[in-house]
Amino acid sequence: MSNLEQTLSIIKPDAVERNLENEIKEMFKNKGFSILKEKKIQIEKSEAEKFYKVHETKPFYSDLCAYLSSGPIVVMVLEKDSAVFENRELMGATNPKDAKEGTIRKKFGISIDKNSVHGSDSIENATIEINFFFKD
Ligand code: IDP
Ligand code: MG
Repeated sequence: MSNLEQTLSIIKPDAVERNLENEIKEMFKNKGFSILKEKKIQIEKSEAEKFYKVHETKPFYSDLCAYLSSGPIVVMVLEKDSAVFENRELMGATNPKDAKEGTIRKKFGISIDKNSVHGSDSIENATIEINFFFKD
């Protein structure tokens, strides 16, 4: 039975800056994800604040939004069976120190804030996040 889902992935500024875009995309493709849509953009801090609104009470919110808007990012719509969960698995733990071998954050993450990728954490948020970046 197929359970095709879409999820939003972002290659964050630390990874784009180190030219890791293609290597990270290869990791997605090797796991069977299709990249349905993608664009390289730089967002304003005010847009990052909207995107990360769920974190607005966290002590790291302002730094997080400044960081996401600090340089180019690559936003992608990924598709695969169980894409939301499978992307979280491939990304690895939020803190690269805790991420398992074979995950993107283990391989490329620098620190808990510069952890190279974002991925939607639920099907509901995937829909919201895809619409945030790709309203047609
Ligand atoms: P996630 O990206 O694994 O879903 P979230 O808890 O949703 O993790 O946090 C969003 C982003 O906020 C993380 O990817 C990371 O960049 C940043 N972040 C999370 N926790 C901390 C922290 O304790 N200090 C600094 N930045 C953090
Ligand atoms: Mg999250």
